[in-house]
Amino acid sequence: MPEAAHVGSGKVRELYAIDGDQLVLVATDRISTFDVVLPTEIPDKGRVLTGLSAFWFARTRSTVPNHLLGLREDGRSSECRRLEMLPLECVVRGYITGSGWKDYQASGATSGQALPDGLRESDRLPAPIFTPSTKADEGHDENIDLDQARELVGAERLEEVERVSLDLYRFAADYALARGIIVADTKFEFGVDGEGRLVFADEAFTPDSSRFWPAAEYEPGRPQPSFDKQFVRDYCESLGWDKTAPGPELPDEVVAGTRARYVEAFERLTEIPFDSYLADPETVLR
Ligand code: Q0N
Repeated sequence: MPEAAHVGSGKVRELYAIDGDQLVLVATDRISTFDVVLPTEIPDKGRVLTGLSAFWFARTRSTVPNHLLGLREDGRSSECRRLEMLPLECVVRGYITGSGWKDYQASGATSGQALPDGLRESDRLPAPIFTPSTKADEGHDENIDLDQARELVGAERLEEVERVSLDLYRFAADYALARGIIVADTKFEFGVDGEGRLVFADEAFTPDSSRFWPAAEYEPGRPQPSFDKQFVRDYCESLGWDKTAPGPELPDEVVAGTRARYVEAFERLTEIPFDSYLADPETVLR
Protein backbone atom coordinates (compact mmCIF):
# COMPACT_ATOMS: atom_id res chain seq x y z
CA MET A 1 0.00 0.00 0.00
CA PRO A 2 2.41 2.71 -1.19
CA GLU A 3 -0.09 5.55 -0.51
CA ALA A 4 -0.26 4.75 3.20
CA ALA A 5 2.20 4.76 6.11
CA HIS A 6 2.34 1.70 8.33
CA VAL A 7 1.43 2.84 11.85
CA GLY A 8 0.94 -0.34 13.83
CA SER A 9 1.00 -4.12 13.91
CA GLY A 10 -0.99 -6.56 15.96
CA LYS A 11 -0.48 -10.32 16.00
CA VAL A 12 -2.85 -10.69 13.07
CA ARG A 13 -3.75 -7.18 11.88
CA GLU A 14 -1.95 -4.22 10.35
CA LEU A 15 -2.84 -0.57 10.58
CA TYR A 16 -1.98 2.09 7.97
CA ALA A 17 -2.57 5.84 7.90
CA ILE A 18 -4.08 7.29 4.70
CA ASP A 19 -3.91 10.82 6.12
CA GLY A 20 -4.30 12.61 9.44
CA ASP A 21 -7.97 11.61 9.75
CA GLN A 22 -8.20 8.17 8.15
CA LEU A 23 -6.73 4.74 8.75
CA VAL A 24 -6.90 1.42 6.94
CA LEU A 25 -7.18 -1.63 9.15
CA VAL A 26 -6.15 -4.85 7.39
CA ALA A 27 -7.03 -8.24 8.85
CA THR A 28 -4.55 -10.84 7.63
CA ASP A 29 -5.13 -14.61 7.51
CA ARG A 30 -2.67 -15.18 10.33
CA ILE A 31 -3.85 -17.21 13.31
CA SER A 32 -2.46 -17.36 16.82
CA THR A 33 -2.92 -20.06 19.39
CA PHE A 34 -1.58 -20.14 22.94
CA ASP A 35 -0.43 -16.56 22.12
CA VAL A 36 1.88 -17.68 19.32
CA VAL A 37 1.28 -16.75 15.66
CA LEU A 38 1.54 -19.94 13.59
CA PRO A 39 3.50 -20.15 10.33
CA THR A 40 0.43 -21.42 8.44
CA GLU A 41 -2.40 -19.06 7.44
CA ILE A 42 -6.15 -19.79 7.36
CA PRO A 43 -7.46 -18.65 3.96
CA ASP A 44 -10.18 -15.98 4.26
CA LYS A 45 -9.89 -15.71 8.05
CA GLY A 46 -9.14 -11.97 7.73
CA ARG A 47 -12.18 -11.48 5.48
CA VAL A 48 -14.42 -13.28 7.96
CA LEU A 49 -13.19 -11.05 10.80
CA THR A 50 -13.47 -7.83 8.81
CA GLY A 51 -16.97 -8.75 7.62
CA LEU A 52 -18.15 -9.72 11.10
CA SER A 53 -16.82 -6.51 12.65
CA ALA A 54 -18.53 -4.42 9.98
CA PHE A 55 -21.77 -6.36 10.51
CA TRP A 56 -21.73 -5.60 14.25
CA PHE A 57 -20.67 -1.97 13.78
CA ALA A 58 -23.67 -1.48 11.48
CA ARG A 59 -26.02 -3.06 14.02
CA THR A 60 -24.78 -1.19 17.10
CA ARG A 61 -24.72 2.36 15.70
CA SER A 62 -27.73 3.38 17.77
CA THR A 63 -25.90 2.34 20.96
CA VAL A 64 -22.60 4.08 20.15
CA PRO A 65 -21.00 5.62 17.04
CA ASN A 66 -18.08 3.66 15.59
CA HIS A 67 -14.91 4.27 13.58
CA LEU A 68 -15.94 2.39 10.42
CA LEU A 69 -16.07 4.54 7.29
CA GLY A 70 -16.23 1.80 4.67
CA LEU A 71 -15.09 -1.60 3.47
CA ARG A 72 -12.66 -2.07 0.62
CA GLU A 73 -13.37 -4.44 -2.29
CA ASP A 74 -10.86 -6.98 -0.94
CA GLY A 75 -13.17 -7.70 2.01
CA ARG A 76 -10.28 -7.68 4.48
CA SER A 77 -9.55 -3.94 4.70
CA SER A 78 -11.69 -1.35 6.39
CA GLU A 79 -11.32 2.42 6.27
CA CYS A 80 -11.68 3.97 9.70
CA ARG A 81 -11.75 7.34 11.41
CA ARG A 82 -8.53 8.12 13.21
CA LEU A 83 -9.22 8.66 16.92
CA GLU A 84 -7.47 9.33 20.19
CA MET A 85 -7.59 5.84 21.72
CA LEU A 86 -8.42 5.31 25.40
CA PRO A 87 -5.61 3.45 27.23
CA LEU A 88 -8.02 0.74 28.35
CA GLU A 89 -9.17 -2.66 27.15
CA CYS A 90 -12.89 -2.84 27.89
CA VAL A 91 -13.68 -6.46 28.71
CA VAL A 92 -17.17 -7.77 29.40
CA ARG A 93 -17.65 -11.28 30.78
CA GLY A 94 -20.95 -13.12 30.67
CA TYR A 95 -19.38 -16.44 31.70
CA ILE A 96 -16.54 -17.25 34.08
CA THR A 97 -13.52 -18.50 32.12
CA GLY A 98 -9.94 -17.63 31.24
CA SER A 99 -8.26 -15.07 33.50
CA GLY A 100 -11.62 -14.33 35.17
CA TRP A 101 -11.85 -17.98 36.28
CA LYS A 102 -8.23 -17.91 37.50
CA ASP A 103 -8.90 -14.73 39.53
CA TYR A 104 -12.13 -16.19 40.93
CA GLN A 105 -10.46 -19.42 42.05
CA ALA A 106 -7.70 -17.44 43.77
CA SER A 107 -9.84 -14.74 45.43
CA GLY A 108 -13.58 -15.19 44.76
CA ALA A 109 -13.46 -11.99 42.73
CA THR A 110 -12.26 -10.64 39.41
CA SER A 111 -11.16 -7.05 38.78
CA GLY A 112 -12.12 -6.28 42.38
CA GLN A 113 -15.73 -7.41 41.86
CA ALA A 114 -16.96 -10.13 44.22
CA LEU A 115 -18.78 -13.03 42.57
CA PRO A 116 -21.20 -15.56 44.08
CA ASP A 117 -19.74 -18.63 45.80
CA GLY A 118 -19.86 -22.00 44.13
CA LEU A 119 -19.37 -21.01 40.50
CA ARG A 120 -18.07 -23.77 38.25
CA GLU A 121 -15.64 -23.17 35.37
CA SER A 122 -17.56 -21.73 32.36
CA ASP A 123 -20.72 -21.00 34.38
CA ARG A 124 -22.94 -18.20 33.17
CA LEU A 125 -22.65 -15.20 35.52
CA PRO A 126 -25.81 -13.87 37.21
CA ALA A 127 -25.28 -10.71 35.14
CA PRO A 128 -22.48 -9.66 32.75
CA ILE A 129 -19.59 -7.81 34.41
CA PHE A 130 -17.24 -5.11 33.15
CA THR A 131 -13.62 -6.10 33.89
CA PRO A 132 -11.22 -3.66 32.22
CA SER A 133 -7.58 -4.40 31.58
CA THR A 134 -4.57 -2.38 30.57
CA LYS A 135 -3.08 -2.65 27.11
CA ALA A 136 0.18 -4.51 27.26
CA ASP A 137 2.28 -3.98 24.12
CA GLU A 138 3.97 -7.29 24.70
CA GLY A 139 2.41 -10.31 26.32
CA HIS A 140 -0.79 -10.41 28.33
CA ASP A 141 -3.15 -7.60 29.22
CA GLU A 142 -3.36 -7.09 32.96
CA ASN A 143 -6.74 -7.08 34.72
CA ILE A 144 -7.26 -3.91 36.77
CA ASP A 145 -9.97 -2.79 39.16
CA LEU A 146 -12.38 0.08 38.55
CA ASP A 147 -10.31 2.50 40.68
CA GLN A 148 -7.28 1.91 38.47
CA ALA A 149 -9.42 2.26 35.35
CA ARG A 150 -10.82 5.57 36.69
CA GLU A 151 -7.27 6.89 37.07
CA LEU A 152 -6.59 6.08 33.42
CA VAL A 153 -9.65 7.70 31.79
CA GLY A 154 -11.47 9.73 34.45
CA ALA A 155 -14.69 9.01 36.35
CA GLU A 156 -17.13 10.26 33.71
CA ARG A 157 -15.54 8.47 30.79
CA LEU A 158 -15.26 5.26 32.80
CA GLU A 159 -18.98 5.31 33.63
CA GLU A 160 -19.73 5.88 29.96
CA VAL A 161 -17.52 3.04 28.66
CA GLU A 162 -18.88 0.66 31.30
CA ARG A 163 -22.50 1.40 30.39
CA VAL A 164 -21.82 1.23 26.62
CA SER A 165 -19.73 -1.96 26.94
CA LEU A 166 -22.45 -3.75 28.91
CA ASP A 167 -25.13 -2.57 26.44
CA LEU A 168 -23.08 -3.80 23.48
CA TYR A 169 -22.40 -7.16 25.12
CA ARG A 170 -26.04 -7.78 26.08
CA PHE A 171 -27.17 -6.98 22.56
CA ALA A 172 -24.61 -9.17 20.76
CA ALA A 173 -24.71 -12.05 23.25
CA ASP A 174 -28.51 -12.32 22.92
CA TYR A 175 -28.28 -12.05 19.14
CA ALA A 176 -25.57 -14.72 18.90
CA LEU A 177 -27.21 -17.11 21.37
CA ALA A 178 -30.38 -17.09 19.23
CA ARG A 179 -28.08 -18.35 16.42
CA GLY A 180 -26.37 -21.07 18.47
CA ILE A 181 -23.24 -19.20 19.55
CA ILE A 182 -22.36 -18.24 23.12
CA VAL A 183 -20.27 -15.07 23.38
CA ALA A 184 -18.58 -15.95 26.67
CA ASP A 185 -16.67 -12.69 26.87
CA THR A 186 -15.44 -9.92 24.62
CA LYS A 187 -12.96 -7.09 24.45
CA PHE A 188 -13.63 -3.61 23.07
CA GLU A 189 -11.46 -0.63 22.34
CA PHE A 190 -12.83 2.87 22.29
CA GLY A 191 -11.48 6.15 21.04
CA VAL A 192 -12.53 9.76 21.33
CA ASP A 193 -13.18 11.99 18.30
CA GLY A 194 -12.30 15.68 17.83
CA GLU A 195 -15.56 16.68 19.55
CA GLY A 196 -14.88 14.52 22.61
CA ARG A 197 -17.44 11.89 21.67
CA LEU A 198 -16.86 8.24 22.55
CA VAL A 199 -16.37 6.06 19.45
CA PHE A 200 -16.34 2.24 19.23
CA ALA A 201 -13.09 1.29 17.40
CA ASP A 202 -10.87 -1.65 16.53
CA GLU A 203 -12.90 -4.86 16.04
CA ALA A 204 -16.41 -5.81 17.10
CA PHE A 205 -17.41 -9.27 18.32
CA THR A 206 -15.03 -11.29 16.20
CA PRO A 207 -13.71 -14.69 17.25
CA ASP A 208 -10.34 -12.97 17.85
CA SER A 209 -11.77 -10.36 20.24
CA SER A 210 -14.32 -12.66 21.90
CA ARG A 211 -14.66 -16.23 23.09
CA PHE A 212 -17.24 -17.95 20.90
CA TRP A 213 -18.55 -21.30 22.16
CA PRO A 214 -20.93 -23.64 20.34
CA ALA A 215 -24.14 -23.41 22.41
CA ALA A 216 -25.08 -27.00 21.51
CA GLU A 217 -22.00 -28.31 23.36
CA TYR A 218 -22.17 -26.01 26.38
CA GLU A 219 -21.57 -27.85 29.65
CA PRO A 220 -20.31 -25.92 32.67
CA GLY A 221 -17.76 -27.52 35.00
CA ARG A 222 -15.08 -27.82 32.33
CA PRO A 223 -13.32 -25.62 29.74
CA GLN A 224 -15.50 -25.18 26.62
CA PRO A 225 -14.40 -25.99 23.08
CA SER A 226 -13.60 -22.89 21.02
CA PHE A 227 -16.02 -22.38 18.12
CA ASP A 228 -13.20 -21.41 15.75
CA LYS A 229 -9.83 -22.60 17.06
CA GLN A 230 -10.53 -26.00 18.59
CA PHE A 231 -9.07 -28.03 15.68
CA VAL A 232 -5.89 -25.96 15.87
CA ARG A 233 -5.60 -26.37 19.63
CA ASP A 234 -6.28 -30.11 19.50
CA TYR A 235 -3.73 -30.58 16.74
CA CYS A 236 -1.10 -28.54 18.63
CA GLU A 237 -1.78 -30.49 21.83
CA SER A 238 -1.42 -33.78 19.93
CA LEU A 239 2.13 -32.77 18.94
CA GLY A 240 3.23 -32.09 22.49
CA TRP A 241 4.49 -28.65 21.34
CA ASP A 242 5.79 -26.56 24.29
CA LYS A 243 3.74 -23.48 23.20
CA THR A 244 6.77 -21.29 22.62
CA ALA A 245 7.60 -19.71 19.24
CA PRO A 246 7.94 -20.87 16.57
CA GLY A 247 4.65 -22.72 16.41
CA PRO A 248 4.04 -25.75 14.19
CA GLU A 249 2.87 -25.75 10.57
CA LEU A 250 -0.73 -26.92 10.28
CA PRO A 251 -1.68 -29.82 8.00
CA ASP A 252 -4.20 -29.20 5.17
CA GLU A 253 -7.11 -30.90 6.95
CA VAL A 254 -6.67 -28.72 10.06
CA VAL A 255 -6.52 -25.61 7.84
CA ALA A 256 -9.66 -26.65 5.92
CA GLY A 257 -11.60 -27.56 9.08
CA THR A 258 -10.63 -24.29 10.75
CA ARG A 259 -11.52 -22.19 7.68
CA ALA A 260 -14.92 -23.91 7.63
CA ARG A 261 -15.54 -22.98 11.28
CA TYR A 262 -14.74 -19.29 10.66
CA VAL A 263 -17.06 -19.26 7.67
CA GLU A 264 -19.74 -21.05 9.71
CA ALA A 265 -19.50 -18.43 12.48
CA PHE A 266 -19.85 -15.67 9.85
CA GLU A 267 -22.87 -17.29 8.20
CA ARG A 268 -24.66 -18.20 11.45
CA LEU A 269 -24.29 -14.72 12.89
CA THR A 270 -24.91 -12.63 9.79
CA GLU A 271 -27.32 -15.01 7.99
CA ILE A 272 -25.48 -13.93 4.82
CA PRO A 273 -23.72 -16.51 2.59
CA PHE A 274 -19.97 -15.91 2.80
CA ASP A 275 -19.79 -15.96 -1.03
CA SER A 276 -22.18 -13.00 -1.09
CA TYR A 277 -19.79 -11.14 1.20
CA LEU A 278 -16.85 -11.93 -1.09
CA ALA A 279 -18.82 -10.71 -4.13
CA ASP A 280 -19.84 -7.47 -2.38
CA PRO A 281 -18.46 -6.80 1.10
CA GLU A 282 -20.92 -3.97 1.76
CA THR A 283 -23.73 -6.56 1.97
CA VAL A 284 -23.00 -6.81 5.70
CA LEU A 285 -23.75 -3.11 6.20
CA ARG A 286 -27.32 -3.27 4.83
C1 Q0N B 1 -5.63 2.12 16.96
N1 Q0N B 1 -5.07 0.21 17.90
C2 Q0N B 1 -5.18 -1.08 18.54
C3 Q0N B 1 -4.86 -3.17 14.52
C4 Q0N B 1 -5.16 -3.01 15.99
N2 Q0N B 1 -9.60 4.24 14.83
C5 Q0N B 1 -8.35 4.27 15.39
N3 Q0N B 1 -7.73 5.46 15.50
C6 Q0N B 1 -6.50 5.54 16.05
N4 Q0N B 1 -5.85 4.47 16.49
C7 Q0N B 1 -6.40 3.24 16.42
C8 Q0N B 1 -7.69 3.09 15.85
C9 Q0N B 1 -8.34 1.83 15.71
N5 Q0N B 1 -8.82 0.81 15.63
C10 Q0N B 1 -6.09 0.94 17.47
N6 Q0N B 1 -3.94 0.86 17.68
C11 Q0N B 1 -4.26 2.06 17.11
C12 Q0N B 1 -4.34 -2.20 18.10
N7 Q0N B 1 -4.10 -2.31 16.68
C13 Q0N B 1 -2.83 -2.89 16.40
C14 Q0N B 1 -2.56 -3.04 14.92
O1 Q0N B 1 -3.60 -3.73 14.28
